[in-house]
Amino acid sequence: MPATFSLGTSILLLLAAFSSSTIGKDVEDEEKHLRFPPNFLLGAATAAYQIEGAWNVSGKGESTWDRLVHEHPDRIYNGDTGDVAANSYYQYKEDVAILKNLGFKSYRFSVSWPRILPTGFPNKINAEGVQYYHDLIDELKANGIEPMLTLYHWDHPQVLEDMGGWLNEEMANWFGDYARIIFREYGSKVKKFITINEPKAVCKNGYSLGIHAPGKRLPGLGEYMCIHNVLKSHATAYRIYDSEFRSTYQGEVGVLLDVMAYMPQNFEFDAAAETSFQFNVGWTMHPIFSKEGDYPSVMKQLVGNRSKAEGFMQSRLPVFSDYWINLIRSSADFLAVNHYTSRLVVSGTMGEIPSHEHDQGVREVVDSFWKSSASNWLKVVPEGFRYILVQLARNYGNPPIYITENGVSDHGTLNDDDRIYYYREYLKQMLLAIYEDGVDIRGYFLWSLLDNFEWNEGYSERFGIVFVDYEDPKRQRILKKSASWWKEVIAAGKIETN
Ligand code: GBH
Repeated sequence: MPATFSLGTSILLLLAAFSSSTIGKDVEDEEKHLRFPPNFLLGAATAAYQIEGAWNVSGKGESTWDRLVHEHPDRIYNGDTGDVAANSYYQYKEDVAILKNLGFKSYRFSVSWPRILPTGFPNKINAEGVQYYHDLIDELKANGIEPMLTLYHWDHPQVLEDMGGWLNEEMANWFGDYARIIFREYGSKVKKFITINEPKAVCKNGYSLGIHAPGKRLPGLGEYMCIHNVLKSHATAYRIYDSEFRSTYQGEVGVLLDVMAYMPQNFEFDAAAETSFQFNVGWTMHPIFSKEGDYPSVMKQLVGNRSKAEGFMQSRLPVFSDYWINLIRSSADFLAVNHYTSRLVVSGTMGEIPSHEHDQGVREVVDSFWKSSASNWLKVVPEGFRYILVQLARNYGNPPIYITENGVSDHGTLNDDDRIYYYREYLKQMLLAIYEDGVDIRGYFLWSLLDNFEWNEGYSERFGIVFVDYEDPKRQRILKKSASWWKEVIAAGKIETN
């Protein structure tokens, strides 16, 4: 697939995105554009550290997030922790009952790596931890809900971090061992696996900006080393499934990316937006989904040149051997996409020197007309959803896509009309991408089923369609207005516009 993006295609994309937000209202509200395709999978998503609690019981080992919240309460809103969270380790049956009541066909959850491997290694497999996910999966299946399992959603064993974590290339072998155990245990029941949630967020927030666990501030180097090892680890797990489990279990293993839409503020900034796309999306997409594999050429060029100018003897962007280029290329049965928001790209620079932000040589801005949410990074830009979906499809040969997270935050209310607005408008854009642009989207998971531990923001930013009372030791769950809206949408098989 082309690494460069022609001006013509880009203009078409822009027109597509803009027409749907302005003059295309009629098309958008037509009945046939509001219906989900047959067999479209509608689900809800969560992640282990954000909901489970039970951080130090039943044989679980310490994770990087346990360490961060306990050692640096100052870095988390209100000193909140995931020690108890929504208590889903004990209350998972209630969660499944809610999914069932609302009509969801699938549930995306993640497994806590140190709950399975408390020492970080397969010398000790924690039977209680293994059993917990069997119980959860069995409960889901008994209620007709298909499990989608994420192996890693940001909480790796602290002991592995003590040995370098995602900066150590051995991580590929450690993650491979863990993946083998997961596939062996759950492969007969789970048919859709996702390896690593949001490589870019893991590597930028954890190893460059240092805000997420493990809190390492290594801008310009850490994020590149981390992505390098994340890609190797993903591919190692994928090849293990391929060679040891696929023929028996006939399931699928996908890779998950967090993507914003990077739209040129106007035609003048087309090239800038293309560079932004390659640095933020191509960084992990190109090695896996392009025909030639490896990082996008514009990244190799720009990071190489800047590194030289800065006095480094080698590029800060690590180099893959042919062995790894081949192992990583085509290592996904589907593409999982987390999408929340968009940016406008203009010329200029941003970020410190050196850093991944700065290396791009562009600047990201937001439109002052975009509606806000409770999260400062999250502006409501429905047309950006269609824009990025079309861009992914056109650049990488229209792979099967599952939307694995999409949603919006508020500060906590049961009458969450803003959330309903967000879902309705974003879903409309997704359906236009399916019907008008031919993007191969197979399912959609909202974020999130429950209000949960929102990382550095603690419990102050709420993404749930179900309210969780964090003052209550029983962590009572109360359906929000958006949950009722979803129930109607799923039952009707189409978006309700009133
Ligand atoms: C997802 O990440 C996570 O998978 C999920 O666990 C989380 O609860 C959910 O979003 C809601 O946040 O401040 O400009 O540096 C979303 C992707 C990437 C969003 C990093 C916040 C920081 C942007 N995240 N980003 S900025």
